[in-house]
Amino acid sequence: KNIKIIEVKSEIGAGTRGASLGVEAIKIAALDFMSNFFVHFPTEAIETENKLLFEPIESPYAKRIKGTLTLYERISKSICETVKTNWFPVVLSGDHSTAGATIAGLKMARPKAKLGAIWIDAHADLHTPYTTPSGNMHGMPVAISIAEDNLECKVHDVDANTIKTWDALKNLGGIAPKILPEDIVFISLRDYEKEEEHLIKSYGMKVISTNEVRRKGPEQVARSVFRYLSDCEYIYVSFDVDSLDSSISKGTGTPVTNGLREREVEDLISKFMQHRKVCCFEITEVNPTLDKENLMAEIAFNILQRSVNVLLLN
Ligand code: DIR
Ligand code: MN
Ligand code: MN
Ligand code: MN
Repeated sequence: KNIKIIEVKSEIGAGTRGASLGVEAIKIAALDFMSNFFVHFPTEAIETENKLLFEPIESPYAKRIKGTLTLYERISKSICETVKTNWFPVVLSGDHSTAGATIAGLKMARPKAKLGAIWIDAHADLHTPYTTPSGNMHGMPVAISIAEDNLECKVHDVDANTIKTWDALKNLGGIAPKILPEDIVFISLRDYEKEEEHLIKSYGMKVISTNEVRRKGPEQVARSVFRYLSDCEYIYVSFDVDSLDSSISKGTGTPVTNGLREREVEDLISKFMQHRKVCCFEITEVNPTLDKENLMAEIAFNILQRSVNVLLLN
């Protein structure tokens, strides 16, 4: 595969500051390992909206949502172009909010094809402005991709401007939804709110726990994931580093206990990368300002390097 790296050094969707430094931290990790990994691939950097961090927040239930829409337009266009010109995008992003734009770009490139997603994350990212406990957009990209409002579980009254921007996010590229709830697999999901649980239960969404990964091993898990997604033609893999256990994921905004070990994630993602349907891989939420000795970025780099090596062989 021809790999192109897409850098999204944005952190406007996170509640904790510092994730925009994650991409550079991963490159520093490469240098510390004396690896010339980044020399080998063309890189495209998406312009950010991080200046908004210095401005007052307009919509408390979807913070910096206008800037998020601007990013979605840029990122989806770039991903769409990358895929159409036969490159495999490896996306390195700051916070996870922009993963909905990655998905939008993949869908815009092939509007008729059925797209699936493997979401390796402690969180479901299924909130909407109507249900969010934090107002942080990184808790919403899965809801955006399935074009969900979750009004059944509504907790906030949302202002008209925010709703307009939210609807534009869901409908980006004139396609909604981008992906069906049944075509998403959550891995190591363990920290979610009742509004998200309602969606997971009512759609019967597929969840594979940390324990199941540990018990069955990477090979069997990968086989069952691809069997489950067998009617999807393309599959996107999103790796939020907080899927790793909090004992090793201090360098991320929202660490959670009972997560995966480094080796487990690495083996599992390597298996995923062997599959011909996998069309894009994203690593997100590395925050070196919260870390010691750049550990999170080093782990992310190891996983990136091994994943890309597998992709190059396929
Ligand atoms: C929580 C935390 N569900 C929220 N979400 C995180 O604020 O929406 N997602 N950390 O990555
Ligand atoms: Mn996430
Ligand atoms: Mn997460
Ligand atoms: Mn299906």
